[in-house]
Amino acid sequence: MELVGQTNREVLARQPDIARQLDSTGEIQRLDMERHGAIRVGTATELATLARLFAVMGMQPVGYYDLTPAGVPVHSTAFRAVHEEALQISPFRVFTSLLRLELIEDAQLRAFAESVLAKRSIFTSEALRLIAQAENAGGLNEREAEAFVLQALETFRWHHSATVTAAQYQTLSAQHRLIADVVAFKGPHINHLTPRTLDIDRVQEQMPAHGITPKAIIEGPPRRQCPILLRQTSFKALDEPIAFTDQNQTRGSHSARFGEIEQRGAALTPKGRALYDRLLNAARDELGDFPNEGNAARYNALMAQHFGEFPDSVECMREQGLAYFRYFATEKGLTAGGLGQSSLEDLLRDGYVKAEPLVYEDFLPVSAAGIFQSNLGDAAQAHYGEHSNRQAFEQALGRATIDELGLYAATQQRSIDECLTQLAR
Ligand code: OOG
Ligand code: NI
Repeated sequence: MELVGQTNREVLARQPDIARQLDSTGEIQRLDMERHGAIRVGTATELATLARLFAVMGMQPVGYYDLTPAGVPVHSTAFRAVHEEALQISPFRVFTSLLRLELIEDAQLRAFAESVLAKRSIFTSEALRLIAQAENAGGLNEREAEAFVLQALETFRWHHSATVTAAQYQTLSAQHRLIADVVAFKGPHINHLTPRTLDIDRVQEQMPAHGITPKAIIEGPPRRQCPILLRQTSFKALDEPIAFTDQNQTRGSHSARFGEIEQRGAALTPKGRALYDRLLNAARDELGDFPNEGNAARYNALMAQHFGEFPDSVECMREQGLAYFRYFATEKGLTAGGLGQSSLEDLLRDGYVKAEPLVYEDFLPVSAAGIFQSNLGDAAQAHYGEHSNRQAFEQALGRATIDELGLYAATQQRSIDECLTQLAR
């Protein structure tokens, strides 16, 4: 947190353009409080109840991420606010994964995991009561809201004791460490809480000096003049003492909680995203392996080489329809007024309107898999025959996930409508 805070202060002092841009989009006000966390749950009921819990705070499931192609037996969504004004007040996201027990081939182990999960309740009864109260009354009053937060915290708490014996933990863990992490505990502990930096390369480079060993590569796009999507780095999970049910002291250990840092850039349109995916895949195909310590330098070189094809200026990305933007009426435009007949392009050209990239609020499946992997170790490399199953996920969730591209397009359109209305006056 100190390193991120210090890096951000340096960037803002050194690069007034970035400070100005963040100021005009309002991001400067949320930068220091912005976080994303992550949790993993084991059953459809747990996921569906979480959706109701997050809905009390105006957080909706956005996006569907399938991590099985990368050997992680989960699929996920992210709960977050969906309107730009709500995001300004509550810039929080929770990456939420559902374990896919159906991918465990050992029928006996699967049945055991299911029976352990069936016995737990990850919500306090008071939390459940307040969720129902919010649903019935269309919200909570201040006293109820305070009680709700305290109750909800219980769901995400770390527990020093497991719900299984040491031997059962070993069996679950041998199948996949993620399975042990979800099944062997009382609830879905928050496993990381990520701050947002304005210069992730600087943070990555400074981490060793602060006694932290970062993962070998930064996930996401390479460094650019004009940041796009999401770049992330993380560092190894802590080994934390755990008591298993057949031990009266904390003699075992479990590692789940880790550190992660991210940098956010422009949200891409379907066209921009297709280009990103193509270049990322090309670089990874050429690397021929998961990026790791040994091939990190080559990976970075391949990424830089392939992404040379991705236009790296705000103007080019806008003209080619690669990113979403927010449009603002300028002082000049507001002073002139009476511009109701002009097109957006004319207004931009004449300096009556300016465009700022719309920040990406979501996640990237390949990056998320890389973050999972870096915390699970090599033993976690598995291959699953069965793939993407959004329908099963949404059935478990009890509702559809929201398409993030629709949200960005709507925010962009609202900003256009608003600035045209202002300039017409
Ligand atoms: C989530 C890993 C993914 C991200 O930011 O993409 C992630 C987990 O480990 O539960 O944190
Ligand atoms: Ni994360």
